[in-house]
Amino acid sequence: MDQDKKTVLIIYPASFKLSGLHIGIASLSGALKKRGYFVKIFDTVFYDLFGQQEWDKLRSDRLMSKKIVNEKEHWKVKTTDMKEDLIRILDEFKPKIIGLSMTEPVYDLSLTLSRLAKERCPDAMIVAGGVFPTLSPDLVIKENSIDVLCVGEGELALPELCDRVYEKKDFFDIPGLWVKDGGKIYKNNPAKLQDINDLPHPDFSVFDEQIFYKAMQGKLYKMANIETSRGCPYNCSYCSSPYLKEFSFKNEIGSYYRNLKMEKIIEQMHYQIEKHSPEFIYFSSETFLAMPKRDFDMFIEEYKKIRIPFWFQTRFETITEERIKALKDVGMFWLTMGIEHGNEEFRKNVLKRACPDRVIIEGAGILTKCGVGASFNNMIGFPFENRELIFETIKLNKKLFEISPNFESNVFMFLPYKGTELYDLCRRNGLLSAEICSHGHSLSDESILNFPEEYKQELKGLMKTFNLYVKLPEKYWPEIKIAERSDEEGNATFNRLSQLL
Ligand code: B12
Ligand code: SF4
Repeated sequence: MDQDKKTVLIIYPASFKLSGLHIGIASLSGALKKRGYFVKIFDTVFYDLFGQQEWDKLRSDRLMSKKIVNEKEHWKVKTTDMKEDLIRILDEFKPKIIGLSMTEPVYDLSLTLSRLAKERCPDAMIVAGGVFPTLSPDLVIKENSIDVLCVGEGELALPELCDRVYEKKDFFDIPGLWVKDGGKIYKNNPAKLQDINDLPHPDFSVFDEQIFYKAMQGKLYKMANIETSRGCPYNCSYCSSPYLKEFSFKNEIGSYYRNLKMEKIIEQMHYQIEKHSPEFIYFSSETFLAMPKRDFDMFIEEYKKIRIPFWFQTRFETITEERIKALKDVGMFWLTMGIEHGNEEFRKNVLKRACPDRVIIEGAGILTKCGVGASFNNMIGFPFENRELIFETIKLNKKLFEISPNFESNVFMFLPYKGTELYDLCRRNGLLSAEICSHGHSLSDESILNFPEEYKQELKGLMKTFNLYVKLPEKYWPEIKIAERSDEEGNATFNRLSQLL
């Protein structure tokens, strides 16, 4: 460590074993290092806190993915105390600026860490940023341990704040920041969005090597994360992306949905490969294939030289046989797509995903023809949903599984994030008492909505057995209904039926 350099500590509160590189933090680190700062990260990924459930174990328990075979080679659960470790880092690095990157489900954990940091370093400035403070600044600013909020992107605001603090200059007027001064809060206008092509490469070197490892088909691989776009052209009612888009539009700071130029993506691929020697690449984009033909063709040409297995997320609407075939030929291993609901009308009217069943089925056919495996994301526990509607989701996934056994169906419990259209709907209809889901977990089988207790139990059972219904022939359905129960007979039936898969 270079003690002479000015240090910025960034805290990344995250769920147990939910690995994967955080592009936001890496991008902030890249911007800070360019201005001469030393960046230290404190993450919570490998602390088994409060008996948290493990992400990948929950996935395999729900028959969503295979058990990881090489976990011990790459992941070590921390046996030390998280709070003591943070205190040690605070004492060693004595940062003047401490950043926290927050999402809604880890807000409680974020507050624990922020309060601890404030208590130990009362003179340090605590800056909270990330999707959650951007969506809920009025709530987060009330927290005493937080001095500054970054509302929106931070690559300009954070280095500017650090410069002013270290140069002992006034810092109350920085665009994008809400700054406390005694009882007063300076709420500056949001910063203009930057051209993401002009940003330095995300700096992943600040992360612990363990976080690079992510599971793919039951095995951990060292995975690079290449950002190809920010934001998304669609407007799903349960997602935070539309709010971020609207926030930028209303504040006239530019378009939130931005694609990186293919030249920049190519440069980044080579840079990250050279630096980190990944075994796998994840292209981080909410809809990877929403790219123009020129870019796609350039990508394929370049990737012929790389050929490291890769995966990405996209929408069914963007699948064409020509593209999938070309991608498969250069190393595409997997892709993930959202179905989210099996009833076309519900999907369109409640979730605002106007993708017809026909497009989903045709897309699955193309993947099968090209020999590509895929995971489909689904949710249950929506407002105004019921058992019959959930079964439509099961049946659509079943249809896809019948097209190819090389498909996986993920199921998550719906969580209403603040700032989304469905959050407002839940609040208006008395379905949500808490203002936020500050310790929600989308793999949890407990719905946080105010449903009758009996229905909550039913949802629990359907989360557990979703994949049995999808993957076993319909003649097993009466037995699977027994497996939905959490009593002895239910669990024994679940275990027996799981063996058949
Ligand atoms: C890639 C991704 C992941 C990755 C990486 C984690 C991460 N947080 O980036 C993985 C797979 C690990 C992941 C995990 C989870 N994710 Co996620 N993820 C995304 C996704 C698709 C893209 C994020 C991204 O790369 N954005 C681009 C970067 C550049 O932006 P950014 O991260 O927001 O960072 C910028 C600013 O926010 C700000 N900023 C961020 N942190 C800080 C800190 C400081 C100090 C400052 C000054 C500024 C600042 O500056 C950054 C640079 O401009 C988003 C969707 C989205 N639109 O955000 C969901 C999203 C962030 N995830 C979400 C959720 C819920 C989760 C999980 C809880 C999973 C779950 N469902 O249980 C976990 C929580 C992990 C965590 N603690 O952050 C939600 C959050 C909802 C909310 N309102 O809080 C989102 C918005 C998707 C959604 N459902 O709408 N995720
Ligand atoms: S397509 Fe994905 S990222 Fe885009 S709005 Fe819908 S859920 Fe959000």
